Amino acid sequence: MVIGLKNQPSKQLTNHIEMKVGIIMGSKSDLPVMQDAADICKEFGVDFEITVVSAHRTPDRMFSYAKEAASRGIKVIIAGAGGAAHLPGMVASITTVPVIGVPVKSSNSIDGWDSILSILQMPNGIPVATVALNAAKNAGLLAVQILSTAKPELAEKMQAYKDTLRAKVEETAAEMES
Ligand code: C2R
Repeated sequence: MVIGLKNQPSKQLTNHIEMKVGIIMGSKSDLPVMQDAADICKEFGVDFEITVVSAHRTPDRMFSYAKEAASRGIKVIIAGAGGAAHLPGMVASITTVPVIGVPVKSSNSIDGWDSILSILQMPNGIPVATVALNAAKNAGLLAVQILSTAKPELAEKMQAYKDTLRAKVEETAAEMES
């Protein structure tokens, strides 16, 4: 099954790391937030696909996506949604692929807490790894870290990323202290 925005084939990057991240969102209006997850996959050279799947508006599509994700080589799903954000939890209920949930502060969110709690407060047995509001970047990083447990070269890239973060802070601290 090929899933893509506007029935076009999914946007994919083919490069040296063959394990795929599936990035889905409840609406195209979530894309400005969810793009950060795609950017992290690009930065780390991880294959990904990105598309719209809604548990509410396209329940059959959501079911097919979740059911077929593992057999299509998807190792981690990043699912973003806003308001009554049932998509991540529903996908997690269908697949054994780990799901990272991104609460989106959307046009129909009251204040963002609705999105957060809809994704965070899952019942025992169906975990969704929930990141902060609009934190698709962290979702991307977490997905890369999950993949890196089976890919030493990816773990090395992640270590280099963290080293860069540390160096920046140390540089700033040194400037402030001088
Ligand atoms: P529109 O902008 O399309 O009206 O969507 C989307 O994630 C979006 O943030 C408004 C918001 O509705 C959310 N939505 C969900 C689901 N489907 C769409 N939370 C779902 O299945 O959980």
